[in-house]
Amino acid sequence: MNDVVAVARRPRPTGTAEFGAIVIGAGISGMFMLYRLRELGMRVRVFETGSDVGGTWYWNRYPGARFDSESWTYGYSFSKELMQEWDWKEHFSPQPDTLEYLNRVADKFDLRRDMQFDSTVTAAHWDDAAGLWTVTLESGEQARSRFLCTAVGILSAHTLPAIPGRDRFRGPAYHPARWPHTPVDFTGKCVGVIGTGATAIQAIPEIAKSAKHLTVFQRRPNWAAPLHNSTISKSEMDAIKARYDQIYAHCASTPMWFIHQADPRKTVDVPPDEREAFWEKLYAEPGFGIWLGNFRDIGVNEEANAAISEFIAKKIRQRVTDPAVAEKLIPKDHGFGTRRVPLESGYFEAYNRANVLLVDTLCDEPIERITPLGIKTSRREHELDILIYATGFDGVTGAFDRIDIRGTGAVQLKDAWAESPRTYLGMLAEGFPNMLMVLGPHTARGNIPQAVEHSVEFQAGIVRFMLERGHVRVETRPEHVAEWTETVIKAAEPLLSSKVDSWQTGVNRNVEGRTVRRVLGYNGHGIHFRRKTDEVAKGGYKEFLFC
Ligand code: NA7
Repeated sequence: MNDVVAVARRPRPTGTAEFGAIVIGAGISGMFMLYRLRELGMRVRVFETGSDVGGTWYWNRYPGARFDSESWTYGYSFSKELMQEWDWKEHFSPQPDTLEYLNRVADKFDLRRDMQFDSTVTAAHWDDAAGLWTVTLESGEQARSRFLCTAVGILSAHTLPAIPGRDRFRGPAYHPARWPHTPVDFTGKCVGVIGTGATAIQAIPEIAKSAKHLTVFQRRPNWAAPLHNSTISKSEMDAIKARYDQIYAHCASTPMWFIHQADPRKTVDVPPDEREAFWEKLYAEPGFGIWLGNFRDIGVNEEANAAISEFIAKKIRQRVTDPAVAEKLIPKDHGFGTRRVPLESGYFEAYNRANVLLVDTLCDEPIERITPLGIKTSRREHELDILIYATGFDGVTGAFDRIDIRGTGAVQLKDAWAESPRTYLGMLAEGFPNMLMVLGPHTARGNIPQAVEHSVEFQAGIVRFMLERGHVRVETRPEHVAEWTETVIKAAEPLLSSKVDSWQTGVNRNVEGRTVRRVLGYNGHGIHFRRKTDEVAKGGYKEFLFC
């Protein structure tokens, strides 16, 4: 029996439990990682902060939370049986349905028996001599394992606004990523929302329907376009099921693994009336088409980007009754699609309601502090019963930073990545042996479940390779880390999005030190990434070092 399996099957010694692999997180990534590692005969333990499976879809229960991606491209594809059993109810699934789906997956594959909930990992230290990771939980409990699999999500480290007086507000205050499990009743209440990112853009129209008054505190507006959600009939779902192979094969051929493919034409080559007609068509269609199915130069050419931005601005002016409010909702500091485009359902019309007030905290009324009664701006105190901090996340690396992860020579991951993550393919980090990252920084993303499946398949392949050969340790090779880091940074250079502050470029002023832009994802074509990872796997993972 090789050493990895020996560790995996060794009975638990008293004291610290030992596993073949420890997985951090029971969201989409951790669930599938567990499934694949179990298939390899490993003894696995998943530690999860939440009280059940689901990750993002467990936590984000705020009103209006739903996919911005077509539901029928957003499920797992590893089990054809599962795909045929599950009926998506809406083209863009609402959070309760998605959570139900993930629960169904957990039940079907009996995943919970290897999961420990209400268990936050606070530290993971590599013991070079033993070739094992020691994982510590908030409770003080420890466990050891040959492999550490991070399945922590790219948007799980939520951040509260760095505004004085935050703890003084006397009413209930919520971050959408820690939304209560029982419905929040806004009837007759004055509600305040800080932030106008994708989360707020989904929540605001819903809250506006029942709140007595809603005040939106906007620092910088975001571009947003209509989602055009609709229900899926039984016959439509049957037709989707019959086409699943084609749908997933098509997604695998697009840059970001969505159904949308950029139009091969350049904006600047298309006559204005033809462009306009094309944009009208995209604006009327569901999903990310207006962003990802647009002319291929809108994300790299200033002139093209200015033209599409003007088109979207015109739409905002048409939809918002008060021209002054419309102008406040139109971004002036970045172009359309240079930050992740939130998709909305009646967001702009919400500002036409008598019970909704937009407060521009950048130009008109800076927030001074949070008071027991509400929010004090430079002009007045806005009295509130409920306060919502839709202020986002410390994206991609934030969840890693919140764990004291130490690799070879006790180097802390946070320090190793202070300037830039250093990984090979975003799968393993330099200096952190046997740490397999699902959706780590510098990997390809886009359609998250499809990226997760690809990432997990690659890593399960490495583990299988090691089990078959009796290897007990895998790490990166410096020359390949250098090559990949350069590839990732180069791929981001031509993008207009690289010149804009957002969670995607690692900027979050609510987190100390997060003021400098970094490249956090691989922005090349999804096909190139698949090809590269497939070549590495077929070639026997020569780019990694095994022993
Ligand atoms: P985002 O998109 O990062 O949005 C956060 C919002 O909160 C954004 O409008 C911020 O304004 C605002 N913000 C953050 N801190 C403050 C403070 N201190 N004061 C005022 N306003 C603040 O997060 P979301 O949760 O909406 O969406 C995250 C992703 O989830 C999204 O892209 C999808 O992929 C799903 P700013 O723009 O920084 O001026």
